[in-house]
Amino acid sequence: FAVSALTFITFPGLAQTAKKVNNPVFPGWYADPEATIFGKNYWIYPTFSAPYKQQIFFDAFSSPDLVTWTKHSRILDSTAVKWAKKAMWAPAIIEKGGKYYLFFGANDIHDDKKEVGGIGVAVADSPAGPFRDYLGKPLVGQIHNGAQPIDQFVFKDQDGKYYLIYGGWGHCNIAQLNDDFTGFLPFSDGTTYREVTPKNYVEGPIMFVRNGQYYFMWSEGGWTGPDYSVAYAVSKSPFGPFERVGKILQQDPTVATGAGHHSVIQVPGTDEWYIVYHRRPLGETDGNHRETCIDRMYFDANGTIKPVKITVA
Ligand code: FUB
Repeated sequence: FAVSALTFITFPGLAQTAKKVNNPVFPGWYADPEATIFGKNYWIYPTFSAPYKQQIFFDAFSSPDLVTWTKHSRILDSTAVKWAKKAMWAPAIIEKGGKYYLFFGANDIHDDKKEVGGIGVAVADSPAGPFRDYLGKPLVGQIHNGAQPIDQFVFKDQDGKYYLIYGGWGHCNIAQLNDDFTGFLPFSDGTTYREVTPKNYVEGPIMFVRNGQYYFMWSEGGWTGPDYSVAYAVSKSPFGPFERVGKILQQDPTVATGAGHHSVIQVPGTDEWYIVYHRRPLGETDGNHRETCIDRMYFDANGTIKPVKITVA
């Protein structure tokens, strides 16, 4: 199947246009893109990819068609989050009850006894913000099961339960969020954080359901290197077990390196899927030079994800 940047796409329920995706989809150094759909628009919430001390805000981008993007500057910045001083990373967003909850990492904590930081939550009445700190402190401010409290994804299961799936340093936890996202509900065995780490996992987890199967995806390799990539596993349960199937997104020496930390979008009412990820231009040595790109993601008849062909305009 030919997949290229020349793929023409239509979006039922969204803009009924047919346009060409250009990569990178918007200018600037933006990483860890969280893509979602609110109303008639696609939204992307990325990390501002700069030195840690400059990572003190988030911009967001909206589009009716994945092609034309509007920038929403500083939808959240550290002046609204007293405990966040640097390294505001990898937002995840979900709407519930008409409010928009933006989960984010901040401060890059390394020792839970000495530093304040971890995964925070901000809230707004609109996807464009302005977001305000929701809890006044991190939602996850300590290290559980060896997982760095970053790179959270909020997964709404088919039964209406919400889970936080997160973790760096090669460990991934799942925890069930309570009703108002102020904390967690313990599992029946009394634990709150259940480790679901698959083989080769590094960071950047996401989850979605297709045809009754739970797809768990993550990033592998070092985020500054050319081999950063995305792999996945499938299970009948959000708790796994997750057996690694293999890589589906990685560098292409003719296009870009370091392709990873992604999210996925399903065009509503269709089986059209897109992978939204960051990558580094060929020859670039600055680890922070990461750009947000979009390519088609296809499944075969067995539900296996086919390797993604990364494209340019
Ligand atoms: O952008 C900061 C960090 O780089 C993210 O938290 C990781 O997933 C990696 O992409």
